Amino acid sequence: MARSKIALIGAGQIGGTLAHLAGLKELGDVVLFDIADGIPQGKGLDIAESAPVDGFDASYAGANDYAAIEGADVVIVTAGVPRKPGMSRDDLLGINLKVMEAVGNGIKQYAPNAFVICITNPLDAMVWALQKFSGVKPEKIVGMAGVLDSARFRHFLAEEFNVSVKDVTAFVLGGHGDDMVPLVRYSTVAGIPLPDLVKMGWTSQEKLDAMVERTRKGGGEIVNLLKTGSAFYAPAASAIAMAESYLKDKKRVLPCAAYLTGQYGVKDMFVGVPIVIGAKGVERIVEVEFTGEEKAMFAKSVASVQGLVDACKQINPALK
Ligand code: A3D
Repeated sequence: MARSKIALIGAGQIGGTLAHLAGLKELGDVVLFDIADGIPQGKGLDIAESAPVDGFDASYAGANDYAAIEGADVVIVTAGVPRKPGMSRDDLLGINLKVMEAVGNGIKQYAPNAFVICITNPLDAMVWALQKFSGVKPEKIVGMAGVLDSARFRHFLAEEFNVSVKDVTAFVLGGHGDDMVPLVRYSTVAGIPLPDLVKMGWTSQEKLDAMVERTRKGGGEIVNLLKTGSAFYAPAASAIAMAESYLKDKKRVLPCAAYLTGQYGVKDMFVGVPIVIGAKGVERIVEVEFTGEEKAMFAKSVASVQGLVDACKQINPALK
């Protein structure tokens, strides 16, 4: 069986890390695309030269021409600009919307049947615009955010409880903004929901609330530390988990920004919800029951995404 082809649009911090992880996990051959001349070529060659040391087989190519992504099975998009300290994700909208138009045209021409994962911020609006520009079927395009946000929550919880991250599951829904919705009721340690762990004295409600808040601001915490850009190791690992589930038909249940057609009362928008990713792309959208409070938090988050989508339509009236 021929190896899968993975195209990475954007060869910056996340793009380079994606390329390395895809090789280490032997997910397929990698093409790095960027507008910057030499960066995708240099990173591709550098990683290819690490392959003999780590013992993986994958070919690497760098390109500044979209023709190189032709026939890709998976396309992961990180093209655009990241946040600097003091910026919100939404500040990136105008610049990155233009980038999505160029990327969408490239995908439409050369890889219209790929499974597309968007990472560029502001995530929920950019994946919406990318779907419109590329014409990729809604079940073949998702945004990466929930896996990362959940991983951050899991890390904080595992540290607090002093248990393996493997036994901590977390459930974060909604848009990828400061009003994302970490659902404590559905987050567990080995199946024990967090509210029960509070009752059992493993942690206090105050500490749990603080971890929820830290999760919401998790991206900003890293931006403030790095000062020159935003997180890239955990975002790349998260997108690779999504790509792997598609390529290996693993049917993992992952929180992703998916196109909703009425689920959760939302239409024609990408919002973070649990989905099953398999060989057909988004194979199922999981609808859970919310309490009144959760419903209100989700509605607030959806309203923020709607605001960003409306802003995209204003900037580019061709987007309907
Ligand atoms: P960075 O290291 O700057 O890489 C971005 C790359 O995109 C650079 O190499 C640019 O040259 C390239 N680029 C710019 N314009 C184009 C274009 N038109 N076509 C092709 N390539 C282009 O950024 P990064 O890798 O750290 O982050 C990339 C994006 O991911 C940013 O928008 C971040 O805000 C976003 N991000 C999202 C999350 C989520 O959880 C959703 C997390 C972290 C970062």
